[in-house]
Amino acid sequence: MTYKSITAASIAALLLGASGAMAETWRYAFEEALEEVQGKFAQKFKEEVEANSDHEIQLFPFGTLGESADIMEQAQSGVLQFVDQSPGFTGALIPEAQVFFVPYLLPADQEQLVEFFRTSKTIKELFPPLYANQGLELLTMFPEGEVMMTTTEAVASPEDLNEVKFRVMTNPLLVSSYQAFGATPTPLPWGEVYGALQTGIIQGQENPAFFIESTKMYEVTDHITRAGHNNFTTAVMANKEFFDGLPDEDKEVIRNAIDAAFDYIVEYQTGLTEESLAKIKEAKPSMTITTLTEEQREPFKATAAAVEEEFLKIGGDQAQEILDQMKADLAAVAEGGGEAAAQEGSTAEGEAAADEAAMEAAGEGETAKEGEAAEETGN
Ligand code: 6CS
Repeated sequence: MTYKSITAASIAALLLGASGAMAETWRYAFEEALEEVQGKFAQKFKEEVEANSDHEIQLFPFGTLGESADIMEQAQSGVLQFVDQSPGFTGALIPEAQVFFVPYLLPADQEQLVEFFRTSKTIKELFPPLYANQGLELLTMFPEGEVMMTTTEAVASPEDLNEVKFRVMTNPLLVSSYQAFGATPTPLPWGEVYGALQTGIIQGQENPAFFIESTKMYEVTDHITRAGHNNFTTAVMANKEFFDGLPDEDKEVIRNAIDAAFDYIVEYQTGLTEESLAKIKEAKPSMTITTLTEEQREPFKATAAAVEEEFLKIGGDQAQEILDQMKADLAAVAEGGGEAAAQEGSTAEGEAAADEAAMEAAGEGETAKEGEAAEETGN
């Protein structure tokens, strides 16, 4: 150690002694824009951390530091302190995280879904050591909305996906899942999707309604299909070495900020799907939005068992344990939330009613009729 560095270290120690933890700037990157769901979560997290400590959070939305894979690398190396990466991109790193791509595993009922994310032993106990092995402290996982397909041709059955090059996140189980749906899955990073649809390299992709709207996916596709097969899950992590090195008071500030941001993001998403569908309809009245009936969903649902089998093969050493625990967690919330779910009627009926409400909100009359026609013909 040189005289200079000893002096700097001593001054730092003195400052630390005088005022507790030193004010630091922490970098947090995510896969979406500032005003999209991950961005809203990050903004709330920043607000809470800054209100309850001397630390500052610097936010890096999608595109500022590269693709999802890039920000994960930066978080693992410690360049970033926080990162939001969806399991859709974490499959190669943590094969068990692919469990979120077994179709029809997560509940469609929003209350049950949120309760699952709040209480799941899989998320709170089984996943953290797996993330820790990759140098990451798993802080939370949260849902971002029902996943919908957008395609250039209408989809009412797996046959309609035949020969359709369908973009999926770079996740082997998601590839298997769309293979089972009858499509030709094409894994791509997010930044390439709009252009690939525009040039016809692919003819479909899936995402929640808010993202289809904000990223203008409707400009390069013509049909939205609600098969009810999944909800988009994401995960927020810290670099583990950084997190482990923090004083307890900072860890608590971070955990409290994560809890506050979780509550906020659940609330923020109330009505978001319907509002987003209405905006899409308004921007492009010819866009069809079709909720598949329970009967139409049957062949899609029938693929779940095979995808589950595939997960057990490629989902890592703890695949079986993760799947079993996840099912136990889901059964527990289903028991607790049975009443609310029963009151909502069948999933497809509830979603179709929401589509209709969206049409009406967007422009009534003709628009609503188009929606109904699509509903009837499944186109
Ligand atoms: O499809 C994707 O790649 C993106 N979708 C969402 C909703 N968030 C981030 C992710 O990159």
